[in-house]
Amino acid sequence: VKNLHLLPADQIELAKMLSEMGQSHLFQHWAEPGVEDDQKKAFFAQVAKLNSSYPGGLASYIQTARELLADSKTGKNPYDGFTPSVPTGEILSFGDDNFINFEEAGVKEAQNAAFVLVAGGLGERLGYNGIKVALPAETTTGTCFLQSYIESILALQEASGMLTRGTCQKEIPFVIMTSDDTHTRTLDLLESNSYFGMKPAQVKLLKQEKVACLDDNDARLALDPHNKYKIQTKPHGHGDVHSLLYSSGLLNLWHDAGLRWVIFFQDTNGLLFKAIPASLGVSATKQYHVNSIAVQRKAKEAIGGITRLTHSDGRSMVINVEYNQLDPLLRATGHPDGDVNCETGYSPFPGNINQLILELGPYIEELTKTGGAIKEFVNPKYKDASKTSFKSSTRLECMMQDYPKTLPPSARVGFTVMDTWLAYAPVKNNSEDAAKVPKGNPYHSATSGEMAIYRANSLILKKAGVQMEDPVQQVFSGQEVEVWPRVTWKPKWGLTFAEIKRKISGSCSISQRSTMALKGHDIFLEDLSLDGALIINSIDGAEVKVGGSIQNKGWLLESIDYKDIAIPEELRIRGFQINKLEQLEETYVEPGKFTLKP
Ligand code: UGB
Repeated sequence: VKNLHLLPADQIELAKMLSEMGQSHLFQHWAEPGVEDDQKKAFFAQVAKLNSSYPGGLASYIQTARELLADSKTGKNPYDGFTPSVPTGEILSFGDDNFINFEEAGVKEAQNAAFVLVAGGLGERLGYNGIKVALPAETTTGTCFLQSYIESILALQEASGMLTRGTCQKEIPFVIMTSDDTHTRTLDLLESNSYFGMKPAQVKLLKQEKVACLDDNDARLALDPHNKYKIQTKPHGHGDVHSLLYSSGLLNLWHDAGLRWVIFFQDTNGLLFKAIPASLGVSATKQYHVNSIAVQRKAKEAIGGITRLTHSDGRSMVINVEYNQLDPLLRATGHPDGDVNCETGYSPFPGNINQLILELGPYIEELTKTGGAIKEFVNPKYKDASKTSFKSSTRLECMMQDYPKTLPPSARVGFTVMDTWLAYAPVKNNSEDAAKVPKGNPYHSATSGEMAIYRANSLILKKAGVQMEDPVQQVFSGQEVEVWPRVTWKPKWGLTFAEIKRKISGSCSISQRSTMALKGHDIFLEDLSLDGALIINSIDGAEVKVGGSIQNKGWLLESIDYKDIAIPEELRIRGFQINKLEQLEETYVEPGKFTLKP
């Protein structure tokens, strides 16, 4: 580094570290001392930030990068020496006694939980211009993902408080991990909607930083193509959530407040909270340190499998193995057919949906050792087979589900398998890509995500005794989906199956073309026959009994062109919009008992 002695002391340290780590090229194009000093200062400010936001600092980042790049070059298999086997976990069937018991145990425990949403990703595959949590989960009520998550947490908070100590409620903490790509817009969304009813102090935003890009196998840091005083950076992945939580100090605060669980989830799964009570019940009952919420998975389906890996040297872990690695690993270890369905018709390796429940005590213990660092990986795109240079700069990445990789074998790592229709319908793919998904595989689009909510709600009502007319098949933006009655409810109306069953009595039926939105706590369906649209809004304390035959023109789904830019993007990406022809809508703003019977 030219004229090192002219730099302030803290910068000298950073400059020395960089040159010792083989990064002198970063200074090669610098102007003479006295010229462009502000930019040089900004450079060191960036280096200082990159250094402090990575567990172990930049030197450790560069060192790890060299090792991982060398492994990648020689094509080393990270699973060499490991034998896969099926781990133990709980397989639940929606609505049976076992499920109901776990739900009750989970609701009791919910007040001892904190929720963490990872929402730093831009969702490039979806191609939506806004942040994903602002997208409506469904367009019948227009409730966005963030609102539905917050209302679900508040509903859990209330139900949990009621079950265990009458009316007094403990506030459930809610953390959102953001990034430079999503932070401001997430905060704006919360502020402009009064935090969707949550107390602002209950919500904490933790922003993840990007990591330095790498230009070659020696892990030389890449300069920004437009600014020679700036290191190019890219996202490090959702695994950052662990080190951020650790360094925020929140974990110890939670521990001191008597909390026991941390529940991690992703940005666009409109079904997730239907799986939370029972899964938390499993964590509490089985005393799992790590519980992965999973779904049944067909053998070879393109979703990671939860697997026990045992190494010849005695190491063992339960971890998500990506589908393209699981099948070859099985073949290489004495299973000539690879990943195959068992007698249940599904692969014995459950599908990872990346929603995790960690027990707080053991979690803090582990992070105290690791600082929250997660085993990373690197995925360079090489120019040619010699693997000596990259097409574009790369970086290390990490995933939150890799947390168990450093745990001792004594750790209790399990899973909870749920029906896919109940638990998993993310919105990740744009219309065009979704339409190309091979038949039978999930689209994971805004279209399928919304339809999955209606389907799950309809199937739940059916199980609760409501006669639901069969769905019809319709094609929107080239995707064939099952269209069930458009049934939605506020989380507080039906948090658990037992609660939903309590609110339904007599002989109820809902036709396929119907829409029903229940926006209140105490709405009871009694001998209701619905053929049209019914919307009920009610405050807490208003008890509304709905019955009789309700018939009107209802709300129709109309196809729209996903390329028609005259239509708002939130709707366009679904390939349909709702034509609200006629509905019965009632609003109850006073406490008391009411009957709605046309
Ligand atoms: N995210 C961040 O918060 N920060 C980041 O740097 C990156 C992402 P994607 P991905 O559900 O089927 C995951 O892009 O990473 C957030 C699992 O790794 O939607 O391709 C982001 O905002 C995979 O094993 O998914 O795949 C979002 O909320 C599988 O389970 C979340 O992280 C897959 O999800 C996931 O980001 C899945």
